[in-house]
Amino acid sequence: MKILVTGFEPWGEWRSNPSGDAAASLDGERIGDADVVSAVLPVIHDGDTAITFPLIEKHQPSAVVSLGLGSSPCLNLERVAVNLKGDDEPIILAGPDAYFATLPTRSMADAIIDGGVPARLSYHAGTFLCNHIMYNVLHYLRETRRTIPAGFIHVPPTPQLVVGKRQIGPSMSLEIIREGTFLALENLVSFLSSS
Ligand code: PCA
Repeated sequence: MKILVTGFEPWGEWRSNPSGDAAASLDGERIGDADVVSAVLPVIHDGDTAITFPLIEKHQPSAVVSLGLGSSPCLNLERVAVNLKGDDEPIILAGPDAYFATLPTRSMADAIIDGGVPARLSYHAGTFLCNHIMYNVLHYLRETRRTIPAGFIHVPPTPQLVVGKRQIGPSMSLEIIREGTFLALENLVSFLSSS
């Protein structure tokens, strides 16, 4: 089986994006029975889906895990994607107000924590690209009648990013972000193998 993992490119004031770096570093990784296929997406509305949807068609993955940079102090397993682009524009006109993640988020969060990396469940992925890719993937999977699990993990900025912005705030090294993501995928693969 294959797992599709996506992250994002740097954008705005962020000179790097650990979500894209972690996704890229996991490309080709074998985790249990699964092969990871990864992609790094542009931070452009519909530029993200223009890459992701064809990859779903090409690889027919057994799950889709999207990653993005957030500002939380730990890995945030997002449980909800809302039909909002910015303040009041819908992502999909007449689409459902929200989708819940279909990944086993609670056991993935527990597995990350048990592996020594801070993580938690989160109930708001914002209204920018991270929410956009999560909502769109869940909608696309439903529209194409796929029942595979999908969802989103926000990762913290690296120490280099925080220092580069002359800010004080939470950070996590790329190595630990990658480890946390690996632990999450390992848990997901064992869930898929047993279901
Ligand atoms: N984080 C942004 C978009 C791209 C990224 O890595 C977000 O949280 O929406």
